[in-house]
Amino acid sequence: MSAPVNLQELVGQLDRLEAEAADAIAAAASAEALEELRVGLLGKKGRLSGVLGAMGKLPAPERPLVGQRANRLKEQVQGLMAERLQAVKGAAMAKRIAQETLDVTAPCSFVPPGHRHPLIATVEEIVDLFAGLGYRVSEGPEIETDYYNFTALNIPEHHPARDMQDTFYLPGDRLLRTHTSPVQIRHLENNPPPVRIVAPGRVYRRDAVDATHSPVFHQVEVLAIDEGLDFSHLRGTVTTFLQQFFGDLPVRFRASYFPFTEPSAEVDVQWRGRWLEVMGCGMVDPAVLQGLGLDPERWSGFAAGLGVERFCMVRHGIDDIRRLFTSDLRFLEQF
Ligand code: 2NL
Repeated sequence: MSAPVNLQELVGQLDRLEAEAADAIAAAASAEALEELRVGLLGKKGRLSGVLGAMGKLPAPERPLVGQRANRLKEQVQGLMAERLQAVKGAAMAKRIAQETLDVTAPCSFVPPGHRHPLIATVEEIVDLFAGLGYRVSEGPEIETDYYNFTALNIPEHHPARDMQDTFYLPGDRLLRTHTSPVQIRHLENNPPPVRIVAPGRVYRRDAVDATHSPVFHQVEVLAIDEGLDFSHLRGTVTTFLQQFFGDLPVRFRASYFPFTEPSAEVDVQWRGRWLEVMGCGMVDPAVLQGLGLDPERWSGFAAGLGVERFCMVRHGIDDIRRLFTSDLRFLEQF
């Protein structure tokens, strides 16, 4: 037989339980400890249920009083638990953050040895040689207009260089540049002569891929505009550059034709006993100067252009241009 119950005693038990719960919750150090407390206090077999079990033995009119007191206890305990859970979680997070600080300056365990791509190394070497001769680097967009790529360079409407076969056309009078000459036209529009610039960059032609052709390739062009420049300056500049790049080899100029230069020349280097054609050049055509608002009676200049892939292939004895674009590490690691 259980002891007789009365209202006073049950309410007293609930008061003590609430005070005890408040202390236990305040002392709980983790979310797990709090959950354990919750089950022990409010769970089906918890202490609150224990007290309420005795409620049935009270006279019916007194039961609601105990019920109300029990509900208040439950709400009070749940509120304290929610608050404590927040505090405990916050403390755990603060501890984790303090412990897991990353040392972003620590060296990683493996740094793969890397180096520049041979093609980019070649562009940089060529640009450096012209920088040494007093040229400034100038760059421009790869998507150009018909005007900058052709018209401003004295390439008339029906010139074969404009053929759909030779160029990638985009919607709205735009195209992928076929040379870096437009960079130099843009530079001249914004900078009065004297000018000495070197224009490296990626260019596009509508060519089928084979051992010596790629629809995407790289060019370096140079341009000098000043008073009193003549072919001897062109010849001296190009010869100096080629002998610095290839070594002290014989260089020869052959008459040629470009729409934007007059006279024009093709330049050969005697490399391992054979004459190799490596670049083109000429005196800037007076029509190009006039189109830019420069008086050809006062200003003259020379220009030259070269294909970087060819320079790179000759220098390293590479037999197929595709090697430069297929990212095969067995090939690239040789440089
Ligand atoms: C070649 C030949 C050449 C030029 C490029 C040029 C630029 C301006 C005015 C006049 Cl803004 N000329 N550039 C001149 C002669 C030859 O390139 O074989 N390139 C791969």
